[in-house]
Amino acid sequence: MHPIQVPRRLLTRRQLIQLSGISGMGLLLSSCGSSLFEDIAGKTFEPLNQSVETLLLNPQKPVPEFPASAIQPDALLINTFDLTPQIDPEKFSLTIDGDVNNPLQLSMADIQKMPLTSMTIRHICVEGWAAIVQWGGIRLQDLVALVQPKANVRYVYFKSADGYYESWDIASALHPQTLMAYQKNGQPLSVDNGAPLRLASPIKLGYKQSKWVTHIMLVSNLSPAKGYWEDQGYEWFGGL
Ligand SMILES: Nc1nc2c(c(=O)[nH]1)N[C@H]1C(S)=C(S)[C@@H](COP(=O)(O)O)O[C@H]1N2
Ligand SMILES: [Mo]
Repeated sequence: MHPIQVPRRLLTRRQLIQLSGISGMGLLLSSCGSSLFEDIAGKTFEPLNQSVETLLLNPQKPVPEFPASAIQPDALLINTFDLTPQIDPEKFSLTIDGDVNNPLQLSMADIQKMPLTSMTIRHICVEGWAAIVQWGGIRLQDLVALVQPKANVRYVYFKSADGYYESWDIASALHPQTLMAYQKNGQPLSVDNGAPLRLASPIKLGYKQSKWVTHIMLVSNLSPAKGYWEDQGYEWFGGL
């Protein structure tokens, strides 16, 4: 049951507008390219500034990356709070739902047809170690666009096969370097590092980067349960 058409390249502005299912006047005006109309649209629709569709249409600034020569292949320590789940990649499916118009279940084959992004960034664990790592995967923003989020979406929950759970603010989730990764340092992701699919992003601390993600849920409010470590006292935003 994978009746979706996955994009073969990055989504264009026009496709995003169609996908988001929200063709508000602000979007129509600002895509026509007139600065006068952009001024008007900007003022008229100011309350929508942090909304999911505005974030999708206005990509955030990327964080500078490292050259491949800077990768530290042995520095990324395995940090797993409990058991390591063994997931058959052939049977794996990622569920994306919540406040969306088009909930999806995707196989790894579906995911690997989507545009692959590579980045070399620093992973920082609050336990006192860091590692420069190359990650390959799909942009979370492409998945979010596919499910057509409703305008009230502000947070994203990630559930993992080992019982780990996390929540992120929507802006960080839609950052162009927030990936659902299936490669590490040029190789398929290992089970210990979260195979078949994990979060990777240069704008959040290590504990925000869920491994073995099976379920992504877009929501308008945070629940009392915010994250595995956060619920034991760690700071929620976990920004870098
Ligand atoms: N599902 C799951 N994700 C997780 C964790 C975990 O225990 N379970 N640990 C987190 C922490 S604290 C860090 S630092 C990184 C470590 O990633 P690594 O084991 O691939 O180095 O994974 C994060 N994601
Ligand atoms: Mo960590």
